[in-house]
Formats: sequence, structure tokens, C-alpha cells
Amino acid sequence: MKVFSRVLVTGGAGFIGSHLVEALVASGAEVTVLDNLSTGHRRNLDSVGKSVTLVEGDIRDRALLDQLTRSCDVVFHHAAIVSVTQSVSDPALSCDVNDLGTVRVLDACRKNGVGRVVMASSSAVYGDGPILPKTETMPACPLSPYAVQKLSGEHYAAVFGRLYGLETVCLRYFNVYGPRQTPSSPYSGVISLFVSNAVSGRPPTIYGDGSQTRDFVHVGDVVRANLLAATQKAAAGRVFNVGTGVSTRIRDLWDTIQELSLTKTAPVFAPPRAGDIQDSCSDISAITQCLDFTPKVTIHQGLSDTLAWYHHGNGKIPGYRAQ
Ligand code: UD2
Repeated sequence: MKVFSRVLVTGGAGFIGSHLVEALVASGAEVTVLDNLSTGHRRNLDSVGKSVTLVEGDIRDRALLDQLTRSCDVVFHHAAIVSVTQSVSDPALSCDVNDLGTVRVLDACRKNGVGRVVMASSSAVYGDGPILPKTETMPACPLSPYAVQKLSGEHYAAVFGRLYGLETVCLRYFNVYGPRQTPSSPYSGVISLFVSNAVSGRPPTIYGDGSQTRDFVHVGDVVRANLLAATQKAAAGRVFNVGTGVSTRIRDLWDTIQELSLTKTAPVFAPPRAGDIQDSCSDISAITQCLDFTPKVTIHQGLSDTLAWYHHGNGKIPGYRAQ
């Protein structure tokens, strides 16, 4: 069944965006991707080939956005500088892309009468408060320029709804993992780093004692959350957590990866990473009640799937560096 006619995915050549693009193409949508390929890659769209129009460009380019959002049903906004570290070292640049870029996307959508905008936000907006699980009604406490920018994107989305009637949905992603997430820096997702370590037989680094926990959500579940957010009437104007509601200890994560990859390597322990939070876990009752979303991929299944991707030679892709 064709659900959408025309959609635009900003950041569609990235890790999460490219999985979303695949699902949209499979649903019969006409998909355009806007990506400046700063962290995204053409190869992420190999599986969809010519069924997608990839426009290499920037979300700050007003004229380009105006052209690409014309006659779109839905815009999925995933383009961003996603590195917290980079936002700390160059807050002005990440503000330019994440804040101004988001406002320009929203503005083009309102001018062109786009039906709905689904925006990628982050659990980073919660900061490191001790209360768990995190619910959307808790006060936000951003601790990095990146988190401030994600929160301000949510506020802009709400204001565009109130002022101009633009329908938006913001999704606060917890720790997303899966195929195509590359361990290109020590700040890449811990699962991408650990899986590449296991595949290459190198010891991983565990910061602190490994007792810290995270809510790891598989990219396939994140894609389903996006599709529900785009199609369910009740989602309009809302902000939802996207996680699993289950948290995993970092030390246990390494043990599970070893079990699944039939390897045995002792980790190297290093001092806790500056600014790390101890625990994170989502409350997903809002998205479950409103959109009937339940995560389907268990951490075991998701890790197997991610390991399989690395085993199939994907560790050799450009930009990949085993830690
Ligand atoms: C996640 C997001 C980040 C921001 C932040 C908000 C990812 C990749 N990053 O950071 O963008 O939203 O949440 O709180 O989703 N670790 C190790 N060894 C390693 C790498 C990591 O022990 O080689 C630990 C690390 O110290 C941390 C945990 O694993 O306790 C998760 O680290 P991460 O960088 O994958 O994600 P996180 O939660 O710091």
C-alpha cells in the first residue's frame, strides 16, 4: 500500500536516514534525499539505487530547500552535526547547521504547505538528572551545544505549529545502533566500536567500571517510529521518546558481543569519560499509547544483525578505523 507520494529526507545518506529511505522506497514513495555528504555516504544508498534522487546540498540553502519541499507530503529532517564533541569544540558551526538549518527546513515546509515534518531530536535534551526512566514531561536540562540545539529545534517545531499550522512531530532518540553506524572516532556509538573490536580481535576500551547503562534502540525500530510519526493523525504537535525502555550495562554489552561473535578478549579499562552520564533509559509509554509503537528488535537480535553487517566486509569501507 502506498502511504506517501513524495517525501524529502534531509540527512538521508546518513546512518539512520538511509535506513528510513529504504523503508520509504519500499512503501512506494517518491523519495528525494538532501545530504551534504559531510558524514553521510553515497554507498549508504546503494541498495535503493536509482529509485531515489540524491541532491548533494546543504540544509542552510534556502533556495534549494524551497525547490525540494514543493509538493512534498512529508519531510523527515535528519540532517545535523550529530557529534556532541564537535558541538563543544565549534558551537557556532553546529548552531549554524542545527539551529539555522532546522529553522530553514521548517520555513520552507510552511511556505510550501508540506503536510508534516518529522524531526530527529535526542535524549541529550534530558541531561544527566538522576530520575529514570526519562519521560517527555520532565524538564529538559541540555548540557552541550548539541543538546541545546536539539531542544531549540523542538521549540521551533511547536512554534511553527502554533503560528503557521505546520504539523510537526519530534522524536527523541536514545542510543541508536545497527548496520551502517561506523566507528570513525572514539566518540562513535559504543556498539559500533565494540562490534568492530570484536570482529578485528582488538580489546575494547571501557570507560569507568562499565556499570553505566544505556537504552540501545535498533535502527529498524527507529525507522518504524518515524513512519508512525508521519502517518498517525494523533502524533501531530507531539514530542516522543524513541527507545526500548530497557537498559543495558556497558560491561554486559561487551560480554554479549563476545558471546555472539564467539570471541574472548579482555577489555581495557580507562578513566570515566568527561561529561558521561551514568544511566539512561526511556519511558516509551507516550509513543506506545499514542502511536501503538513497541520496539521489536531485542538487543541480542540487534547485535547479531550488526555483527553480521561487519562480518560481511563492511569494516573495510572508507572512513572506517578500528579502535
Ligand atoms: C549518546 C549519543 C550522543 C548524545 C548523548 C546524550 C550516541 C552515539 N551518542 O552518547 O549523541 O545524544 O547520548 O546523553 O548515541 N563507552 C565505552 N567505551 C567506548 C565508547 C563508549 O565504555 O569505546 C561508554 C561511554 O563511556 C558511555 C557509553 O559507553 O558510558 C555510551 O557511549 P556512546 O558514546 O555510545 O553514547 P552516549 O550515551 O555517551
